[in-house]
Amino acid sequence: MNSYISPVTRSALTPLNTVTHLWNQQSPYNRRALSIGIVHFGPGRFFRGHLARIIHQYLAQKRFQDQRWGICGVSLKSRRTITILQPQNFLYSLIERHHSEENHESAEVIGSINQIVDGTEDHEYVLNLMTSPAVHLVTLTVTQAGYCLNSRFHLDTAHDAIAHDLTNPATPTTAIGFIVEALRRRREQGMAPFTTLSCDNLPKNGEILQQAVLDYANQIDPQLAAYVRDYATFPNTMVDRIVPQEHDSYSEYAGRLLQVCDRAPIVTEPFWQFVVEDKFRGDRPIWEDAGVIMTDDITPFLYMKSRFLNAVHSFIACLAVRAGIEYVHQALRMPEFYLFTQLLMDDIAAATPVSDQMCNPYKEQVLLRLSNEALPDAIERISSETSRKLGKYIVPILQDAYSQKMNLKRLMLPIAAWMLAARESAIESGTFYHVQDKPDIVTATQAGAAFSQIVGLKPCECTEVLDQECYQALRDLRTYGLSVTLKHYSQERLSNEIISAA
Ligand code: CS2
Repeated sequence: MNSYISPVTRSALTPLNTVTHLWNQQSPYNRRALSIGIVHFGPGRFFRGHLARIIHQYLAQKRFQDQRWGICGVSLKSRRTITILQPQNFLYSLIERHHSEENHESAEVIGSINQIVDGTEDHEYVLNLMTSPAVHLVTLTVTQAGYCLNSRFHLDTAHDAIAHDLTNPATPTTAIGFIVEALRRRREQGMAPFTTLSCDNLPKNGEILQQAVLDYANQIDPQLAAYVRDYATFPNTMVDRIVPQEHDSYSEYAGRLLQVCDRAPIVTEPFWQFVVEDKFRGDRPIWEDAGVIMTDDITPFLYMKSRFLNAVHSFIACLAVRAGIEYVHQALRMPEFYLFTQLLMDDIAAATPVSDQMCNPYKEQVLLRLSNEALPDAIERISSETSRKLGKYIVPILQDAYSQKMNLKRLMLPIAAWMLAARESAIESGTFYHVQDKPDIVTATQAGAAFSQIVGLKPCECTEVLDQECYQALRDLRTYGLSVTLKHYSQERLSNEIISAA
C-alpha cells in the first residue's frame, strides 16, 4: 500500500494541524495495535530518516498481517529527542526532496516509533523490554563513538562509561552494557537471544559490534560470553540515505506539504538502501517486501557505499573546506570539481575489487545524489571528524591503489587541501577556518605532521609514498592554488612529475 499522504492546497490563513491530528485522519495502520518488537538505541535523525521509515513502510504494507514491529527508541546521551517528539506522540513528518526534471517532493507522517525513553533513567523498563519474548531485534545507530572502541576496534574497557557499566552491570549507561545485561537475563530465563543489528556506518559493523559485546561479556562472565558467541547473531548491514543536519526551513516544508506544525521533521533524499546479512536469530520482519536487500555476502555493497559515497563525500568535503564552499551540491556545480570527482571515482573503481558492471551505474547515481540542489547538505557535516573518516574510508582505497602501483596524485590532493586549511586555519581566500577534529589531530596537523601520522599509519614503504605524494600536492596547492591544481590533476594521463604552471 502506498502510504504517501498527498499534499493538499491550503490558503495561507488556514491554521496548521498537529502531526497527531493528521495521523488520526489518514493513518496507514493502527498504532495502538502495534506491539514493540524492536528496541533501538540512538533514535537520532539518521535513524528517523532510515530504519524507522523502512519499518513504517513495512507496517503500512502489511497492515493487519504483521503488526509486531513497533519500535521503542532508547536515548542514552540526551533527552532532546524525547522532549521534542513526546508532545507529538513520537510522530514526525518525513520529507523527500530531489531536484530533478519532476522536482520530486513528497511528505508523509511516520508512525513506527511507539515511544522513546531515556535509558539512563528508565534502565529497568528498557531491560524488561529487551527480555520480553516479543522483542526479536535490538538495533543501533549510536555512531562509532557509541561503541566505545579502541584503535583495534575492540572494546575499550578503560572507557569511563564502559568501566562504569562493568562495575554496575544492572544499571548500564552504554548500548553495549544494555545488550549484554539483557542477553544475560534472557540466558538466565532460558530464552533465545535477540538479533542485534548495527545500523551504523562502520566497516563490517556486525562483526565489530559482536566483538565489543563479547569483550564486555567476557569481563562479566566467560560462560556468558560463550553463550553469546554460540547463540546470538550480529548480522552485518549496509545503511545508506543522506540525511542532512537540521535546518530552520524544514518546519516550513512540513507546513506547506502536510499542513502540519512539526517540531521535528526529517528532510532527506528519495534514495535509500538497507542491505542486511541474512543470519537472524528468531523472527524478523519480511522487510524484503519493503525493499530491504537480504544477502549472504554484504562485501560488494560495503565496498560500493564506503568508497563511492562516503569516501567521495569526504574527498569533496576536504576540497570544499579549502575552497570555502558551504554545501556539497555547490561544489559539484563547479565544472572543475565535477570533473575531478568523476576522475576520482574512476581511480577508486580501478583500486576496488568490484566489477565495472556494478560500479558504473552506482557512480552515476552517487553523482546525481550529491548534486541534489533540493537537499543542501552542509560541508560542515561531512567534514566533521575528517581524520577519522580518512582512516575509515580513504586509507583502504589508498592502500589498494598503492599495491596496484596506481598513480596516487588525485587521491592525495583532497587530503592535502584539507591539511592545508587545517595548518593555516584558513580557507584559500585567507578567511579563518576552524577545523572540527580531535584536538590532538588539530595540534599535530598545525605542527606540520605528515599524512601518515595524522591517520596513525605505521611507517612502511607505502606510507612513505603516500607522504611524498601529499607533500607534492601541498606544494602544488601553495604554488598554483586549488582551482588550477584541480584542473592539472584532472588531466587524463597523470604522471608523477611536478606539474607546471598553467
Ligand atoms: C557522510 C555520511 O558523514 C559522512 O561522512 O558520508 O553521513 C553519509 O551521508 C551517509 O553515510 C549516507 O548514507
